[in-house]
Amino acid sequence: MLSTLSILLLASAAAGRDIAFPPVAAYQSPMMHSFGHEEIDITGAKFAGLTTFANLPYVHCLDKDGFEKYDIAILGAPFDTGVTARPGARFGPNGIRTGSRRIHPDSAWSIYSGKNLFKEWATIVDCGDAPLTVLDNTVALKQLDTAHRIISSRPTNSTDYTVPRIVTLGGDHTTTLSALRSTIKHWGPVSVIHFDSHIDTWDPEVLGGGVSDYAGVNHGTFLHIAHEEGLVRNTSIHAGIRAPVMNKKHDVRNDRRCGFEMIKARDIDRLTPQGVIDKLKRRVAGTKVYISVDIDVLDPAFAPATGTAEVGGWTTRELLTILDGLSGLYVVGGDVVEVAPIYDNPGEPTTLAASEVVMSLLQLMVDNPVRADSGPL
Ligand SMILES: [Mn+2]
Repeated sequence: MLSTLSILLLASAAAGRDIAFPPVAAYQSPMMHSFGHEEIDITGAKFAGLTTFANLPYVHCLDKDGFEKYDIAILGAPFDTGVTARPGARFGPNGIRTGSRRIHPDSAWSIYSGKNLFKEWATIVDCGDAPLTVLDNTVALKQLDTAHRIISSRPTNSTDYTVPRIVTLGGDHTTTLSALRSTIKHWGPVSVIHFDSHIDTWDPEVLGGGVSDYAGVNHGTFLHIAHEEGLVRNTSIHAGIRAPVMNKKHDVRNDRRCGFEMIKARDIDRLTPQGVIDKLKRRVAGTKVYISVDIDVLDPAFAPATGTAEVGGWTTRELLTILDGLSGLYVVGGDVVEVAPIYDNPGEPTTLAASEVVMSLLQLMVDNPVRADSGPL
């Protein structure tokens, strides 16, 4: 038998459920999803379901048929057998996607710009990952070359712009070589803005030791190789460099020979972020630009989950300010690489930072819809 107290408690609980809330303002949630005949608001449930970048539609971009048209594609490159320190970036693409799960195209209005990059002209999709073997780097890079070639050769959704652009989620930094082998086909040689703590133009004889041609292709030599293949212009520039070089003169001299100027990590103390922006823009002015962001440009305090962490780096806010300040450049491709989620902490600072970097790269591409047949060199 229920005691009087229990009856009272039950009654008050029932009454609690009956509280009539005042009608909410006439706001139509943009996140209504149809389930059969029912419309359900999924606001706040963005972490549910299968994970694509920013909850974008997944498109089978590599299928012979059945793909939908797009203007900008996200492509994962799960490859980390070109690293010289800690491995783990093969899990980077899905780590970055997980870091982006709070972002939804319907509610991604920037507090800084007032813009929502998903609501402008471009159709943006997540193409999933390129299938890459983990057992042979040479074959894996050929597979990635092919994936880039197929995805960048699809017809665009916009009739004005004929070449879809790609933001690659790495993967170790070797994967950028495939992206540059693709951009040259559509756009010619590009200026590379290379955010990194390392120069990555090492001579394969120096980094790789001349052991074999195979060993010479790695995440510290890909920009040297890109230069040898004629993929990059001599108007390229590094930003955030602070790791030591391996010998007194050759590395830096070789770096300049490969077409790069250098903004060092501590230069930001003197230049301010705006000064860094100005210097980057001056360097690449009038050319088509590829932006590669090694997440180790950030200090390990902000991005511990990377293979070759170097202390004394930039903050996430500084990097995002600099990236957003590059608006107006002719960005034909970009990537975020070297995210190795296993070394992240439970707060996921690295994958959260990487996903915001992707958002900035996408905004730069949307801001300036570069045409293949016009624009700068
Ligand atoms: Mn790098």
